[in-house]
Amino acid sequence: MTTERTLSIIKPDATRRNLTGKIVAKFEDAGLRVVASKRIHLSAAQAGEFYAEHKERGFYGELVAFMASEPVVVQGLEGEGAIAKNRAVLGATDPAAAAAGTIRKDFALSKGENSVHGSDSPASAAREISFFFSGLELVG
Ligand code: 3AN
Repeated sequence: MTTERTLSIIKPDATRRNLTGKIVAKFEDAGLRVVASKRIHLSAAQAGEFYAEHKERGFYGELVAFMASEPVVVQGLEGEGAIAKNRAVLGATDPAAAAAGTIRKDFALSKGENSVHGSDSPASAAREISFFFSGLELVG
C-alpha cells in the first residue's frame, strides 16, 4: 500500500461541541498524521463550490447552509492507504448505520450533521486538498 493524503473536514456540529481534539485523536490512533490544519468559517459560496458534485441532490441547500453556519477545521491527513483508512474511521454517512468505535457512531447527530467529511477517492482527495491548501502548507 502506498502513502496517500486525504482531506478531512471537522464539521460545524463537531466544532460547536468542542470535539476537535477527540476527533483528531481518532485519526492519529488509526495511524493518520495531520500534515496541514486550519480552522475557517466558510462562506455559502465556498461551501457550495466545494460540494458542487451534490448540486442535484435534495439535501444540497441544507448541506451548504450547514457547512457555512459555523467554523470548520480542514485538515490534510497522510498515511498508508489514507483515503480508505480515513473513511473507515469516519463510519457510514448515517450514524445509525455506523460501526462501533467510528467517529460518526460516537459523535454524529444525523445524516446531515455527521461531524466529519473525508475524501472518497484519489481524484477527490487531490481536488479537495488543493481547494483548501497550497503546497507550502502541507508539511509531512
Ligand atoms: P459521505 O460524506 O459519507 O461521503 P455523501 O457523499 O453521500 O456522504 O454525502 C455528502 C454529505 O452530504 C454527507 N457527509 C452529509 O453531510 C450530507 N448528506 C448526505 N445524505 C444526506 C441526507 N439524506 N440529508 C442531509 N444531508 C445529507
